[in-house]
Amino acid sequence: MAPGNSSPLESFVRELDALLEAARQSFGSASSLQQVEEARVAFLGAKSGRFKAAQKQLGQIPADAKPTAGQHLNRVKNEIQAAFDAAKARFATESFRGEADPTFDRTLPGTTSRLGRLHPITQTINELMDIMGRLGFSPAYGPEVEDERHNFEALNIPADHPARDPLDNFYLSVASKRDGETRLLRSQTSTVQIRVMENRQPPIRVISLGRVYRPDTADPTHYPMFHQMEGLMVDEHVNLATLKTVLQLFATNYLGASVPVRIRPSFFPFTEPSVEADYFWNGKWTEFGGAGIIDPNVFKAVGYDTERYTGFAFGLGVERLCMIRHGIIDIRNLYTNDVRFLRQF
Ligand code: FA5
Repeated sequence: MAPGNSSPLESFVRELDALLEAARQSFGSASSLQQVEEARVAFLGAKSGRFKAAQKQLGQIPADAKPTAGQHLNRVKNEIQAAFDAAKARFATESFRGEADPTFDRTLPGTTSRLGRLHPITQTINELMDIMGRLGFSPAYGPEVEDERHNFEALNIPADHPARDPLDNFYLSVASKRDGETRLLRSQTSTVQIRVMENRQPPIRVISLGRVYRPDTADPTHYPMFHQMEGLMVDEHVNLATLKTVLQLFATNYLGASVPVRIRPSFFPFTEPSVEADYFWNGKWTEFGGAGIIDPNVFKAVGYDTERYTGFAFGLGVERLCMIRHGIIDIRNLYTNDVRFLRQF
């Protein structure tokens, strides 16, 4: 410690201040990262650094002055550390460019990190929701494991109807055993129509997009799990013309203004009349999906006034819409998770 008449504390503080000054000078005048590192070892080195040496003097300070000495010691340590950080930052760009590193080769190609993206079906679902949202349809959801009331009965599909055949549906034996009630993976999003109408009064304008399951053999246009978009509108004076207008507006938004839409007679137990909707694309009529005016029996099942309200519903295949938009010729490509295929969208 410094000689003279000063107290041990004063000498300790003076010596620390001198150390700080010397450290600032060394870090400030360092002209390369290597010199910064040398200064770090000289001042902050854990074994023989000058700060460490000064710290050892703390033991010789009288007990009553130790707190003040300790505080000063910490302050000086922080300041030396700050001088080191600032010096390092001055050379950060240099080290980033690699100029201080003789092994750095700026001509080597870099590593490209690929960005992930949404699956084409998710992209399609988002777009369909967006289009239907602009037409005033808000999203509705329902479970994928359904009971027979929502998948069949309330949709006017009685117990002896062939659509309930075990060969045409995925019945869940485990679920049935739990509480005696038969359950299945929903075979259509029309189940959500019932769930919405059970809980709300007209006017209703909803859209439901989700997975459905059928034991269909996979081929270029069929898959055992696929997605449907269900539309439901219930109000006074809703009719086939309203349905066709909505389908036309949808097709115009999704495929383009010059896409004609036609409806032709069909049959679904829950609509009367029922139609199949087609659009004209690439020189031929292609099926959108099924649709129709809600059968009064469905309204009765959910307690709606059949004299006052009418409604329409439609169910479109999302994969088919996605395929037509992107020119995909085999639905199976959407589910094999081959990134070389998925990366195109
Ligand atoms: C229905 O599922 C009715 N629920 C549609 C409906 C809703 C009618 C409301 C009336 C009122 P369909 O079984 O035709 O209808 O299926 C609708 C669409 O789902 C088909 O047009 C087709 O685009 C698509 N689709 C059907 N089966 C498959 C499958 N295995 N793989 C991929 N898409 C399929």
